[in-house]
Amino acid sequence: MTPRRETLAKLTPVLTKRWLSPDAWRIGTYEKLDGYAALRKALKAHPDDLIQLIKDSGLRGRGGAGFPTGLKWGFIPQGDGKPHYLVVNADEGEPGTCKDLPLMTHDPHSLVEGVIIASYAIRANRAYIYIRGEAVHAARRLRNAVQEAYARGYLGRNIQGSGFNLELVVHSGAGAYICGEETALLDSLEGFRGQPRLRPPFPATHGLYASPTVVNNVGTIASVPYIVLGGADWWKTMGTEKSSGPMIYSLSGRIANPGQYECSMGITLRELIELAGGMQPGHELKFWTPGGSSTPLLTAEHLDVPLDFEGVAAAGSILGTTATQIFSDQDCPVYATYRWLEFYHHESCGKCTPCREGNYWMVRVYRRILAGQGTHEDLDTLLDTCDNILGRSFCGLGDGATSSVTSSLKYFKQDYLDYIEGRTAPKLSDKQLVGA
Ligand code: L3W
Ligand code: SF4
Repeated sequence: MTPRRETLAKLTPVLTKRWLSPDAWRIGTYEKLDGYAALRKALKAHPDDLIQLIKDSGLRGRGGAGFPTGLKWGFIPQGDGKPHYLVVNADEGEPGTCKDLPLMTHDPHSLVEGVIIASYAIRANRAYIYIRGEAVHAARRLRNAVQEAYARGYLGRNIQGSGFNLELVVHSGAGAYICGEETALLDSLEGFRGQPRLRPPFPATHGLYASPTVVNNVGTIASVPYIVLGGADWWKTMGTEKSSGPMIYSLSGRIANPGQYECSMGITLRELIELAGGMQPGHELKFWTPGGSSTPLLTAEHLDVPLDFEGVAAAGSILGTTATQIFSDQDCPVYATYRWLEFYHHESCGKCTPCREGNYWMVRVYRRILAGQGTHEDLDTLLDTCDNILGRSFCGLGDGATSSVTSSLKYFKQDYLDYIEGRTAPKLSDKQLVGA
């Protein structure tokens, strides 16, 4: 399938523009391609003006919640005498999500430059990038970029003669999904077991070492240099009124060309599939996640939903991390939901009962259904369990685990009944009923 001209126009390579340049991860190449020009410009501005610029741009967090970035920066109390910290959440682990790791691999300096500007704006002299433990190659590239930036005087003391000092540390996690939750991440960074803290107080006032801390996603911080160079009005030429700018959509599953597509926010799945060369031959779209496995499933009815924060919410789901996982008529929503639940069960930190116990029991019910031993009551049990997890869990992991269960039961109840009533052959054997 060849994309139409009007669909191609929705491709807006901004954060991805250097990804195909050879050696863009080296500082020399980065500098030749406008690198660190935004930093030089930012260091001449007043920090408050930078915060205002980010507010004016309408930039919203790229980690899943879409919280306004400028507002978050503005929460950091000034003149409080406490140290301030910037922490970048690079613990990309949401199933289906693959936008931050390629960014750090192909263009790590854009993140480093964004960190320096953001730290200057919030008056932080120490910043951390908390990167997922398994992302060994991305972490290597990032550490190399940090070293290069120190050597060129972009990090350290008196950066570019501005009087501003910043130390930047890249910290690798140990591969726990829960450490992507911002307060668990902070605990992990402090050397404790990563478990969520009660919010409020939010990290903006009580974050790392109980000091004011901004926690932002990789994509959020990497957007900052472009906004500084291009201006808020230019940024707002992309996207929609309330969801401004470009967004990296990661497409996976039954499509011809999976990968990252950076487009204006508000593009539809129909257009994304067109950009990706269409569905794989012989496959027809059945269900998909708009933003990773923590977001309620959508179906072929939702092909024209604008993929921005408001559009997806109006369709009953969440934009999340814009990880569109695409499933076809040859995929089973019951089995897919079971596999996601196994993930949440495994990754649950165990701090609160609804998530720890609820996911454990739901995995068992799914196994029973998939082994052809389910009952009609099992479907009520699943909904009841979700009701007891959603809104009653300590953090978003528990809520997220229920998304695919409730939405698959809403749209694909017949697929469940086909297992229960014997029309679909069991996918699991009796031996797989127990365990875990
Ligand atoms: C100060 C207030 N700060 C909110 C801050 C808060 C946080 C941000 C968003 O979950 C989502 C989740 C997953 N004063 C504040 C305040 N803040 N009120 O704003 O907060 P919140 O609670 O809306 O969301 P969250 O707990 O940060 C993030 C979704 O992401 N998700 C999973 C993402 C996974 C990854 C990954 O693997 N990289 O990002 C998928 O959709 O469901 O809704 O900073 O402190 N009054
Ligand atoms: Fe831990 Fe799950 Fe509770 Fe979050 S919801 S605190 S991951 S047990």
